[in-house]
Amino acid sequence: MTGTSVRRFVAGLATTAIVLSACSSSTPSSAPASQAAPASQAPVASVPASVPASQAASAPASQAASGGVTAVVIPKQINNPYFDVAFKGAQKAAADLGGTVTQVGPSAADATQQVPFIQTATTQGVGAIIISADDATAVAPALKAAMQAGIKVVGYDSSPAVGAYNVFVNQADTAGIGKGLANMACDLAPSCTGEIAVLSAAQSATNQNAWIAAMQTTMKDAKYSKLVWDGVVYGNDDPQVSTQQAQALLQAHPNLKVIVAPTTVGIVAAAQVVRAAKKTGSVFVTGLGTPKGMVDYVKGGESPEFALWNVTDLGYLAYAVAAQLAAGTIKGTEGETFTVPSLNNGQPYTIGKDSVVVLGPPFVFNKDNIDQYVASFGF
Ligand code: RAM
Repeated sequence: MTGTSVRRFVAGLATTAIVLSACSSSTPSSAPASQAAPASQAPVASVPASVPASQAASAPASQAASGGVTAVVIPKQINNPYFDVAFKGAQKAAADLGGTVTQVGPSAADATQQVPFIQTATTQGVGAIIISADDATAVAPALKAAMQAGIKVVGYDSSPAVGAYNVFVNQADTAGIGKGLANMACDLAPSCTGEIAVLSAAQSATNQNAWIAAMQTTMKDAKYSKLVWDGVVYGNDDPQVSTQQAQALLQAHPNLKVIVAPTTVGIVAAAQVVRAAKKTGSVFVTGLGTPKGMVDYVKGGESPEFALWNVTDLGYLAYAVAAQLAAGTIKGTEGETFTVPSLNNGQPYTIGKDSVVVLGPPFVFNKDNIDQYVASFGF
């Protein structure tokens, strides 16, 4: 990862980011200075200039809910470490706010299997359902029924259909992630030239599909004209299927230069496959992964750069939003603002179009910073 490319990733985010900062107070204060505010991330470490300076001080932001809520978290699947990290964040928020949270869900990333969990939570009369949707529309009727029963629904990570949630907590700006993925592929392909392929999660995943679409939009720019799109394959966030799909990519495309895996499961599988196939240095892997899962492949050269957000903070914010909805301090209406004291440097979040709140820009990891992120994030 070059400093320039980090800046390009961030610049892509900055042009479309809503109001948020990359820094949250949950980043340990003991983090090395170079990690806490790497120069390349400085542009996203403060409230963008487009936000009036007066807003932070004068916005009628509701304060954090005085109490918690009884919430159920339904991830895409329960055996994906990414969601365990997010759940830890939700647990911390529940402890801080005085509520409770449990996590239930299918063992495969399959929306039809999420529906019974939504229905059970509805029957139980929980205060809130916090869900990462395997398929936006498949879960919508059950979520709407929950909302009609008075349950607050918060989407996080992968959005249910608009109208089937009160607030969706997006981990980062979608267009910015797409642009970042395109830029990392461009960085890693020699002279931004050659074949690239995407190893995604489930074919129905709202988040991955939106990021891939945004990536393709970015790649219409002349700068990417020498990148050849070999298509998208789906590993279902299953390590074995992802491995098979990565192997199939190498076989089908002998001249492949970059595998872009916007999934924490897929990116590890792809890096392992590249190493096992002795393609290190000729095929590169990038996308979205956890620092801990990818540190070996960053140092080994299979994946010189990739990105992710603070997943703990994502879970924390999702629970905090659920608590505020339950307390009635927010309704999920566009333009509402609220604060979560331990996130976003205490600055307000603003609910945007389609009731979406954005956590903040992601971080880009490379050999120079990954050890610091592993230490500070702990995932
Ligand atoms: C996987 C899941 C999740 C996604 C991350 C990047 O763990 O598909 O939805 O946000 O990757």
